[in-house]
Amino acid sequence: MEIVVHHWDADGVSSAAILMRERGRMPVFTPPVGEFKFDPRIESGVYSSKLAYFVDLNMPGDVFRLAERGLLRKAYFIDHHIQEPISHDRIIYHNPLSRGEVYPSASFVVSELFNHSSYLTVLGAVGDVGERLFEMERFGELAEKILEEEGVGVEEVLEAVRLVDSNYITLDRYGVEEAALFLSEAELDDVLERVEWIEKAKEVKEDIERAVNSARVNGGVAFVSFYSPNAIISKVARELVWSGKASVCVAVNRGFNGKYQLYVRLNRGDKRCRELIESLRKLGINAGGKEEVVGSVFEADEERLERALEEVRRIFGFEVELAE
Ligand SMILES: [Mn+2]
Repeated sequence: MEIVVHHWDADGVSSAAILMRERGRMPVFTPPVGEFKFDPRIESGVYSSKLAYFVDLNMPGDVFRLAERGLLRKAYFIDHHIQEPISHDRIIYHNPLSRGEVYPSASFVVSELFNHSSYLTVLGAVGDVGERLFEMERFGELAEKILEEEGVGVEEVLEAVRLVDSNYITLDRYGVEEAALFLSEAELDDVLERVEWIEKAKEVKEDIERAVNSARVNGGVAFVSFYSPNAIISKVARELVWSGKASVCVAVNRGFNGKYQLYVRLNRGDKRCRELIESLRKLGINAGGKEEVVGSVFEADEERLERALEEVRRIFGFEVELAE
């Protein structure tokens, strides 16, 4: 038996679906949404398979450890993230970045590997990089050509990303896995017409809008505090910054299923983001991010939130006041 383990976003789902179109249906696994770790369910799936594919899943260390623990017979690791390459005799490592080539998505990597071309190739990439895909050298043209062949428009693909991503945003892990199976057989119209996804995405959209509309902007800094069980905080901050309403956004979600989230987004890279990540980690907060983004999550605790915000004030030098 072969299995696939994939990232929960539109790129991961599309990549798994492409794989199944080429290799046949197989058991599908995604890690618990938002947690980059393998649970016993995935471990036993991997253990009982003769070949496991890991796609769009930036967890090379964890896959290596599965092999070291003797839980893995053979694996393909297919990705496009910046990472330490895996070297192990049971793992075939495939990431174009290791030869210096930047790919917009794992869906493009998987498509190339299996000589596949469909709307799924583009869906994954639009999920990861948005419409910027069409400005990318080589991939922009390639994407346009695929859409033309398939008779599909960009707007439709953007909508499909929203629908597919509504599964992980509502933390619906099994919905994510089912989505990969669904896409392995569905045409784009089937995706766009799927009522459960349309309803889910509508709820998510309203949730995001509520939060965005409650933001207070002061001197270019947007501050927003909301309560939501959904993983929308990055989209809320992105919307506030990318729309030009603010150059910085500090967002707090106090309703994240017993946890708090604190998120900071800037409109450009800034080395203070790294500094904030380090100081949040010193507070025992699970934090990560990129040059322009800091995301964090911790047990619901007002005192810890206040200490975290103190670090934001100290490092960035702007006032953030918590509204009740
Ligand atoms: Mn990806």
